[in-house]
Amino acid sequence: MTLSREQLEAHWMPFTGNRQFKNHPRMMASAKGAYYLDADGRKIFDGLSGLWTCGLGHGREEITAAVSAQMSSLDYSPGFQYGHELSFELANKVVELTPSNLDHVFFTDSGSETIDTALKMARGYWRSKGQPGKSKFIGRIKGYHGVNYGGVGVGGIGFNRKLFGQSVDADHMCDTLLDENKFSRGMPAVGAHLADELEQLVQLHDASNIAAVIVEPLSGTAGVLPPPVGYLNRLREICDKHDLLLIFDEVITGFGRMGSMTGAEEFGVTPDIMTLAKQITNGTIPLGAVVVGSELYDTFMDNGGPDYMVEFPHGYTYSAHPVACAAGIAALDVLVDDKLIENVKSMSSKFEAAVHSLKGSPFVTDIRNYGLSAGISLEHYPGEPLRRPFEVGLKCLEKGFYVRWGGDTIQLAPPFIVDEKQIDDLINAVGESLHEFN
Ligand code: PXG
Ligand code: PLP
Repeated sequence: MTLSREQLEAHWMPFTGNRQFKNHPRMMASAKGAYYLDADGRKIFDGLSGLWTCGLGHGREEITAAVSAQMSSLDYSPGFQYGHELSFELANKVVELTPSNLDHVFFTDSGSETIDTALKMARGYWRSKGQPGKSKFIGRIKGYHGVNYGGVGVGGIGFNRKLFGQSVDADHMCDTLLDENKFSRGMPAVGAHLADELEQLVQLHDASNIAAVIVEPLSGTAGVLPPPVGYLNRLREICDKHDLLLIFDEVITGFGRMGSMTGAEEFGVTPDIMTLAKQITNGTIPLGAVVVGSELYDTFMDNGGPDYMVEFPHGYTYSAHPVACAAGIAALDVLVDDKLIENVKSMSSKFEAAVHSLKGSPFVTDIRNYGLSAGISLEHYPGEPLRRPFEVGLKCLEKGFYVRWGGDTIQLAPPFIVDEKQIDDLINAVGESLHEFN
C-alpha cells in the first residue's frame, strides 16, 4: 500500500463502508483471467466476476485491442444527430442475441440509466397511444433496478425509501422467497401462484393506470432468487390479459450468466422491453442497452411529428460511445466464438452440487443457485443481518477469494471460464470461513 490514510479520504466510495474501508483498505492492482493481484501482490480469485460484469475473465486481448484501436481512430463522436458505424454494428449484434420480438436497441452507460430509460419509454409509449393514464409501475419487493430515481422507485428495497423517499408512482408484488423452497436447487418448485398478486394489483389500481411491470428474471442483488417454476409465464399471461408492458431487467442475467444468452431465453418467457448492461462489454467500459420491439419503436416514430423532430427526447452524452461500442462488439464476439455459455451450462451442475454441499455448515439458513450464480443466506447476529456476510467475506479474502456480501447473503458468480478445481477451491474457502466462527 503506497497511499496514506489521508490520501484515501477524498474519494467517497460507492456502496462501501467508507470508514471501515479507509482504515482497512482492500486494493486491487491488476487482473488476468479469473484472478486479481492485490496491492500486496497476492492472487485473489474473482468469485463474483467483478460485479457480475467480467464473465469472460479479465484482460481479454480481443477487447483490449478493439478498445485501443478505437481510442486511436475515433475517441468520441457526438451521439445526438450524428452517428458512427460501431453503434449500428453492436445494435445488430444485440438484436441477434436477444429474443426475436426485440429488434431495436437504445444505448445508455449503465444499468441504472438503462432502467430509467426503459421506464420513460413505457410511459411515453402509452401517452403516444393516447392512454396517458397508464403511468404507474409495478415492481417487486426486494427487486433491484439500480440507483437512479426511477429504478429506486420501482425497486423493492426498504432502505432506499428510508433515505430517499418514494420517487415514481409504483406498487410492488411480494418477493418469491418461500420457506418451503429453502435449499432448492435451481428453480424452486413452489411459487407460480405468487404471480397472481399481480392480478390483485390490477384489480386495485386498474389496468388503465398501469404502464408496465418490471422484474429481474432472477433477482440478483436480493440474494440470487431464481424464479419459481411457472412464475414468469404467469406474469406474462397477466400482462397480456390486461395490456401491460412487461420489462425484464436483465442487467445481471443478460449475456450468459444463466447458461443461455438471456434469462428470457433460459426461462422461456419473452418481455416487451429488456434492459442490459454489465456483461455486454465484459465490464471493461460502461455501457447499457434497452432492447424493445417494433411496435413500441414504431409508436414513437409514428407520433414523432415532422422527420427533423426528435421522436424520443432522451439520451446521454455518452450514449453509444464509440469506445464502449468497440468493447461491446469484441466482448460479444468472444462470448459467442469461445462458446463460453456452453461452459456456463456444463459447469453449472458442478457448481450447484458444490455450493449445496455447504448446507449444514454453521449459520447457513438457505442456499439458492442458477447457472453460475448462487446466494448463501446466513443466520443474523441479533439485530445485525448484514454483519455476518461481511465478516465471512473478509475471511474469504484472507484466503485469496473475492466474494460479495449483500443483505444477509454471500453471493457467488464465478467467471464463465471457471474450471472444476476453481469451483471446489471457492466453495471450500467459503466453508472454511463459516467454520472459523466456532
Ligand atoms: N438492474 C439490475 C438487475 C442490477 O443487478 C442494476 C440494474 C444497476 O446497474 P448499474 O450499472 O447502474 O450498477 C443492477 C446492478 C450485487 C451488485 O452485488 C449488483 C449490481 C451492482 C453491483 C453489485 O448484487 N446490480
Ligand atoms: N447536467 C448538465 C448541466 C448537462 O449539460 C448535462 C448534459 O449535457 C447533464 C447534466 C447530463 O449529462 P449526461 O448526458 O452525461 O448524462
